[in-house]
Parts: sequence; structure tokens; C-alpha cells
Amino acid sequence: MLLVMGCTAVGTGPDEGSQPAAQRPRDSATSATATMPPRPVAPPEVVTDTRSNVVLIVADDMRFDGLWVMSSLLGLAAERGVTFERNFVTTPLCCPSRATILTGLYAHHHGVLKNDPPQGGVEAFDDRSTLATWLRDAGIRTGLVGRYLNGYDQEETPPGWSSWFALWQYSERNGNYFNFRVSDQGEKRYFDGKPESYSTRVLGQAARRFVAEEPVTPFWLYLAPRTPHSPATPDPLDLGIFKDRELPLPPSYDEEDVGDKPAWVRENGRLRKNELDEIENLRRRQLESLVGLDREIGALADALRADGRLDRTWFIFTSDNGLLLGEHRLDPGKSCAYEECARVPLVVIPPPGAVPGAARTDEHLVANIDLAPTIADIMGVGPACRSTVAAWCPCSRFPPRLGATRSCSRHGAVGRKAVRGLAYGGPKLVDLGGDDELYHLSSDPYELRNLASAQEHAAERSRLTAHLHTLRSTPPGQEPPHLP
Ligand SMILES: [Ca+2]
Ligand SMILES: [Ca+2]
Repeated sequence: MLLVMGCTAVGTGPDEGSQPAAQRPRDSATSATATMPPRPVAPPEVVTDTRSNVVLIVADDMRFDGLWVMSSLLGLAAERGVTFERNFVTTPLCCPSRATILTGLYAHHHGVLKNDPPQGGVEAFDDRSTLATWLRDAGIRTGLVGRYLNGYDQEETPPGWSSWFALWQYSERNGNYFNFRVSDQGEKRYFDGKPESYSTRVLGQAARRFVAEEPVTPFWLYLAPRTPHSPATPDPLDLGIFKDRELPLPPSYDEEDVGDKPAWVRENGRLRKNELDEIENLRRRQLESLVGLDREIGALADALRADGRLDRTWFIFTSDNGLLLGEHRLDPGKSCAYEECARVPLVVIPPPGAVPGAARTDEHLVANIDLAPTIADIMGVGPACRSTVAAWCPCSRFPPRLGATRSCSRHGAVGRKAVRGLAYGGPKLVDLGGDDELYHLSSDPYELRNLASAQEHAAERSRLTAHLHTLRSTPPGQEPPHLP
């Protein structure tokens, strides 16, 4: 029985029954006699580690506007949570984004540009130096539960992971919601189509098992469900709960005038009735599937609360990319620079006392490149990552340094590249090799009026284009210049 309830137990002496009575400090005092000098009191055995734990939850294809259905997460965040309103993924596509989350590097630095080989997928990823290896080298338990990288379908566990419960990706067609395989600590297992085999439930159980297995050593848990990726199959318990719900649609939905847009958007007609129905069905299923994920987050928090560790555990919730749902006449898709693809939720819930202040929203520009160095720093291994991630990543503190507030997107699949300004609602340029886009997000948050061809914005456009090229040619580990 070495279970210690909470960090307050550290240094207060061994728990009852963990040591023979003769070694307890009070016994050494009572056994001292007048003829013998008092025996030095041994410091109490440290039976736990006071470092924080981190739970990182990465949803799959979740838009920035879906958090409202997640009542357990919002309940956890109600006291101290920081909700980042301007959080972006630097490459809005599953595999490049997940490689970025694991390394703190842009896709043009880690080299995973697509979901499939040769320029993408698990085979293109150099797994020798990741957040997992930095943390494990520092004696932290590292556990992956859920999705690793596209194309992963083997028993082998990559370097750095002490615990491994990874979805095989071969059954992408079903979205890994039912009838899927996992590698469970290097052993292949199959889950069928029964409700209790619903993958988000199975992953929730595996996450609770990981934290329960070893209650003393600090841990990083990377929980990566398939929810709410298409086909966005909800838990049978939640099927249909938002079927008739009125949901607001943005002005860019099935955009009326796309004459301002580049050719790849301009060539689309208005969405047809069947397309709109499919989009609305997917929107509802996504929200319903998130309710099942939220339930598992609540159960994990309850488990940590029950054994006293919730008060020294960070919860970080985000997504690997967003998703278009009819904006600009576009079918559901993600590899684009529009806000619906690149902007994703980020909720950070620190333990009590770790960050001053109460719950709030934060408008600093942050991105998925910030996650690995921030988590490394929270767990006290910041220097391990400083040599590999871009030097201007915030390797030092949370919230991220203001100096890191720039974002550069590169979309390997179609060659779209984008840069956005530092200021809230500032300019955003999408470089398409001539057929470009420029939006002023403060006055046009739905990206309805492309200003790239307007003469009065020509200087701004060339300034942003030049800055984008400078950012992209800056090697990792070097400070890129500030946007002039
Ligand atoms: Ca994804
Ligand atoms: Ca327009």
C-alpha cells in the first residue's frame, strides 16, 4: 500500500504500514536512552514525486465552435481554466499536425507534410526525439492512448513511451469507432461492434487504467480519440440528441458571392440540397460524438480526484485540425487556411496555484507548435527540447511568451501557405502563388471579402508575402524576425 493521497502527503512522513515500526521517527525518539545519544532522525522516505502530471487530450477534426457540448470539460475549467480564443494548428491536417504536437516543430521542419507516404504518414516521422523521449528520459511515465500517426498498424511501440494503447489505422473507413484493432502494450487486440466496444469508451477505460497502474510517478497521458472525425459515429447512448437542435450558421455558409475567391473555391457552385443535408447531419453527429468524449474526460478527472491527484494534474484539451462545414461553398474538408480548418479549441486547466488568476479567456495568438515545449516546461524538462524546437517557441513558461505570437501555415498537399499578423483580428495572407487571399479579420472575421487584388492593399500584400517566405526559410532553432 504505497498509494499516497495527494501531494500534501509528501514529506509528512511515511504512510501507515509502509515501513517497520522501528524505523518510524517517533519510535526512534521513544527508544532513545540516557546512555545513548539520540539516534539521528532519518528524513522521511519520499514515496512520491511532487512534479505535476499532464493529461493532453487531442480530439480529431474538432472545430473551434464545439466546446459548448462538453459540460464535464467546461466544469473542470470553470475555476481556473484558460480558454484560448486564438489557437491555430500550423498545418491543418491530421498527420502533420500530430507530428507537430509531438515535436514542437513546423511541418516544414519535421518533414511530415501529408497523411500518406512518401511525404507523410508514420513512416515519414522521425520518432527519435519527441516530447515522449524528453519526458521519459526525465523519469516521467509516458502513455499514449488512442491515435498515433496515419498508417500506424503494427505491434511495435515507438521510442519514449512507457505505455502504449494505440489504434491501428487500417480501418479508416469505419473511423475506428467500432470493429477496430489496437496495439495494447505491443499485443494486438480486436474490438467488435458491441456498444461496449465503442472506441471512445474503450480509450477512456485504457486512460483510467494507465493512471491507476502507477500512482506515484508523474505522468504525461496523451489521449487521442477518433472523436469527432468523420463519420463521427456517436456513442449509442448519445445518438440523435442534437438531431432537431437549431444551430447558428455563419454568413460564409454556402457563400453567396465567391467572385473574390481563388479559382479552386470560385469554381464551386452553390451547395445542393443533398450536400447541405449531409453537412448538417455531420455537424450534429460531430457534436453528439463529442458528448461521449466529454463523458470519458469527466470519468478520468473523477478517477484522479478519488486518489488525490487531480490537484496536481494539468488538463490540456485541443484538436489536431478543424473542419469546413459548408463555409465558402466547400464540402467538409480541412487542408485549407480558412479559420474553420486552422482554428481549433485550446483549453488549459492548470492545477491550483500553478498559474495566477481565475478562469478566463485569452486572446494571445498560440498554436500547436507551442504544446510540446509548454508541456516539457510544465514537467521540468524544458532544456531537453530547446535544442530541437524552433527557438522562439515558448520553452519557458505558461502562458506562452508573447514573443511567440506568430503563426505560419504550410499545407503540403496543395501548396497553400499562410501567415497572420500578431494583432487580434489582424491581416492574414494566403499565398497561392499569385491567386492569393488577404483578409482583414477584425472587420471581416468570416473571410467574405478577399482584398488581395485591391490596389490599396498591394504594399501590405507584398510585405506579408516577404515575411512568409522569411519565416519558412528560417531553420529550426533560429529566431525568425518579427513581422515588420
Ligand atoms: Ca484530424
Ligand atoms: Ca465573398
